[in-house]
Amino acid sequence: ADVEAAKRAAAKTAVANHYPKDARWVGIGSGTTIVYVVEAIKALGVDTSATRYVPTGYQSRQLIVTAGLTAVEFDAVPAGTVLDVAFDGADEVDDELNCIKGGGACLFQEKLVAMQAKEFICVADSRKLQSRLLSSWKYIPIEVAPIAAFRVLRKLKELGAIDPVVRQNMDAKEGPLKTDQGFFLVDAPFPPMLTKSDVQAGKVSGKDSVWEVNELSEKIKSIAGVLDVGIFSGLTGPQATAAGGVGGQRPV
Ligand code: DER
Repeated sequence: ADVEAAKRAAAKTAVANHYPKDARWVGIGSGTTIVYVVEAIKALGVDTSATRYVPTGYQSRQLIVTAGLTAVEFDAVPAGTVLDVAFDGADEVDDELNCIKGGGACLFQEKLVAMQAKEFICVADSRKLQSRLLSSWKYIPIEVAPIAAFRVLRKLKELGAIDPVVRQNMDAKEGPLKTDQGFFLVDAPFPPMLTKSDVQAGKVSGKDSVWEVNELSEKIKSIAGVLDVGIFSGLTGPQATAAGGVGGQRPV
């Protein structure tokens, strides 16, 4: 119960501090913490009739609609529209606000929406905060084209992944889980990743399969067949610099 209370408290703080009262476009993430974000938005009591909420997957869209808010799919958002803000959860957050995301299999649309927002607000209770990513959460979720999955597994092992697997459905006889894009998810365990300040302090990225966050993210992203990687770091959304900070990310 205290975990749920912590999620609710983080969500209330995030909305109180970062939901613009005149918001017109708001990104809504996936998972369980985001449920409390929508609850907190409703509790603000502001007029949301002119506000459009952009989901990051089926569960996110159902959450918006069930809350009586107006959902507009990412591909229906008018070209060039910059979202006022995007809220989402994370599986783990490090000292430099890098995030592991994808535990809920929605990482691709979550990244699309986050990148389209002035400010990306990561809502995470204290369990998620670690000095380095993969300290507590053990793997990087990666969305891959089904036909390329086994080749991607081999390439990930070359980068030092430890027994990466294709994520199966809960009922394994149904085979691999399919994302909203019809892709597979590969879950790739790696040793804890270095932060930029670790590297500045002289720690060597890539040695013994210990990578700096951005470097590993880019290497994985460059493997043919990878659609996207569940590492959110240094998001440079359209107006992120205007929001100040790296990608405007704020853990709360
Ligand atoms: O899949 C994701 O990235 C989700 O945001 C996520 O895993 C966070 O979920 P939680 O709020 O239920 O912990």
